[in-house]
Amino acid sequence: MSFDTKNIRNIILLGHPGCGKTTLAETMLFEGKGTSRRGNISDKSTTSDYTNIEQERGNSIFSTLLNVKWKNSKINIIDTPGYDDFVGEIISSIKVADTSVMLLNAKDGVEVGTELIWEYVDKFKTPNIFVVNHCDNEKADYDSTLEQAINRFGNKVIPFQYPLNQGIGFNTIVDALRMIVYHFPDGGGKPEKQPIPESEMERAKAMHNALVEAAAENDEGLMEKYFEAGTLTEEELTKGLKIALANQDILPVFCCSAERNMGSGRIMGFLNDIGPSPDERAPVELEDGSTLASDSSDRTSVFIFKTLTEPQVGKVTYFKVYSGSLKAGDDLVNATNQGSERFNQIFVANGKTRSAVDVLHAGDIGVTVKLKNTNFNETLNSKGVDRKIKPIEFPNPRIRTAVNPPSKAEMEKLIKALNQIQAEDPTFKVEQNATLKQTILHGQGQLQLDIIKYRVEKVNNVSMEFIKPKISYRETITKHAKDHYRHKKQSGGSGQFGEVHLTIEPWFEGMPPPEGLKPRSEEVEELPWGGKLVFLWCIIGGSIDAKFSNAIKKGIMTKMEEGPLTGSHCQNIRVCVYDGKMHPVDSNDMAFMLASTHVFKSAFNQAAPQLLEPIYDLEILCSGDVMGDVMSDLQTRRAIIQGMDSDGHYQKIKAKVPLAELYQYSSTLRSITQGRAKFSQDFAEFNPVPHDLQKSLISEYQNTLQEA
Ligand SMILES: Nc1nc2c(ncn2[C@@H]2O[C@H](COP(=O)(O)OP(=O)(O)OP(=O)(O)O)[C@@H](O)[C@H]2O)c(=O)[nH]1
Ligand SMILES: [Mg+2]
Repeated sequence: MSFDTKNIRNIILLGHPGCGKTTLAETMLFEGKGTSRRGNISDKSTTSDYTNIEQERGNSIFSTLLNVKWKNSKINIIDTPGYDDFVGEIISSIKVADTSVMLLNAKDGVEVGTELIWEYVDKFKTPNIFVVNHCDNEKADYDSTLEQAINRFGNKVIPFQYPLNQGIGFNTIVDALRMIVYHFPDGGGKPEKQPIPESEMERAKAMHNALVEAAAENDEGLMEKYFEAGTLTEEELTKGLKIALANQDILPVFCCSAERNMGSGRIMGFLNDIGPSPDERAPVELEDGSTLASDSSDRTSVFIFKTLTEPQVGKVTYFKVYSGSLKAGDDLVNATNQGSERFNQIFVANGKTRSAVDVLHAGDIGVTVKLKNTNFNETLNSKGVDRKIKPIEFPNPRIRTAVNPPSKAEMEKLIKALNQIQAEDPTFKVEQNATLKQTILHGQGQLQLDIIKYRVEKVNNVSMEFIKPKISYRETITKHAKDHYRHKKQSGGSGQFGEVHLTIEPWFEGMPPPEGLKPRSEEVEELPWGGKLVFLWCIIGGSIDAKFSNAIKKGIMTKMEEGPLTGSHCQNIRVCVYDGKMHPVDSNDMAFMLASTHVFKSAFNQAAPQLLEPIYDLEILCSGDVMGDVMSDLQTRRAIIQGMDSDGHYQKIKAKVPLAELYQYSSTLRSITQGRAKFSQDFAEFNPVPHDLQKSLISEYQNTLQEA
């Protein structure tokens, strides 16, 4: 069955872990007869959390596409994970959704997860409704949750409903839009409609007036009508609310108990009546700066927002039809690689169950299998159309860990598996670090990496052990030093001879020329790992022929690449070669290279060498009550606090922290704050390593040299 653009609603369920997204999705499916049995989390039987790992953990890890028919609409539902380890899954799905449904837990109100995910709702300007779930919890506090939402998200937050009897006995909702009470039978489902009791009339009326006013505000005609008549007809109200919701000028609040199946039908009804269809959203931006409206009479363009691999099937590709219609059997051209792809079969999905359809119209979301050469973030068009939908930007990785290399054969299997995961998960990166000689994994959080480990071990049958990643230190000097060295070798036939005298000093921008020396040439090497080597040729009187200067510089670079202290890269050093000796027969490039490597090393060691370590800018968002714990933990990590900011309910801490102290920070932070904090990190600079640490790192390196 196919649906016209006007009858499609694409919604995304969002919210802090455990707020009830998957349960609400299940309830919506059940109410819309998309499933005959309502599954739940404790039985591991929901349609959305269908993978073993999700069922084992009781959390969503992947975003899942579902669909349900409600009245004349087809509602595509994307259920997302709450943990921000899986932010990639969330972001790619927000891109294709037309309304977000942000769940709040009536017991906990606005949580850190709500805050973080809101950033993306805001960025994509997605129309949003709030749903206060868990109204049946004994500690449910709808009013406080609403107040927190208003404090955080402003006066656009307008309640459309409230629970009449929140807590364990919850079964009644007052609906201020329809001015009616929904009373649910035991076990939930279809409610009985009842008049609002007199005792609630005043509150309900005030709410109703507020939402009517908000609906009228965006349209002059409606505003006039409202002032004249003091109210709006249902049709006018619908029109006003549609405009306000689509423009993010109103953030309606609903309430429910997903677990008891009380309230989900009304939410779907609202989405059907008021939620924007894809063509009521702003046109999508294209890479060339133009835009594309959702119009099924146009030529076809589809955008890939997610891919995954299923053992029996191979590649599974999720897409949204942004314009035109896509029919099974259509050939489209990939705008990135110009390859042609046949969509042999197209499906709609309910979790792992896929049903083949003949056609999907503009705005609809579907699935296909066996595309040959198409990845996420790519656009495919009808032949002759050249459109590239602006790709989704993903956040940089926040944590890193190294992999203990297994046997060579196993390692090949492991890398293949990791590369495949990387191809599906834009927030995960595998790096073969040649300098550190380690395979390093970069991700969003420990939980994400643990899940990757689980997948690799269970699906690919390779064991993977995480170890602490090495740190990419740098070496430099802090003083001036002077030394010389003669390399001389006489063995039978031709010998080797080269003698080099040089000074070394810390290089900095704008430093004066060397005292007492006359540079004949200056070479500035921009080092691939950052920083510089400035090489001055100050030979007078021809004690070393200029033709050897390259070999001498090369000898120095060898040591710069593998520094004298710990084998790390050296940086920001100025070298002046000012004297030396040649032999008319025995001098050659090799002899001068060896001499310069040697003299550079010994001069370096006399120049008060300093190890530098990478420092990261850390930004933590946490709730006020765990701030003390976060701060005292930071104190154990050599952190330098840069600032603290309070954003009403939340605290933002900025600090500079050495990377060496951030290993497994995401798990520690989660455990000391019970999940009520999030962080991001970005490389800031290299700073000197404290004296004691430098000493132990040097002796560690010297030991490995002796062992080798
Ligand atoms: N009492 C009650 N429990 C609920 C309600 N909604 C969800 N739950 C329970 O809360 C737990 C978490 O629900 P989920 O649906 O998995 O929450 P989620 O938002 O999908 O969580 P993540 O996928 O981890 O982000 C489960 O044990 C549910 O049974 C509700 O309205 N009332
Ligand atoms: Mg879930």
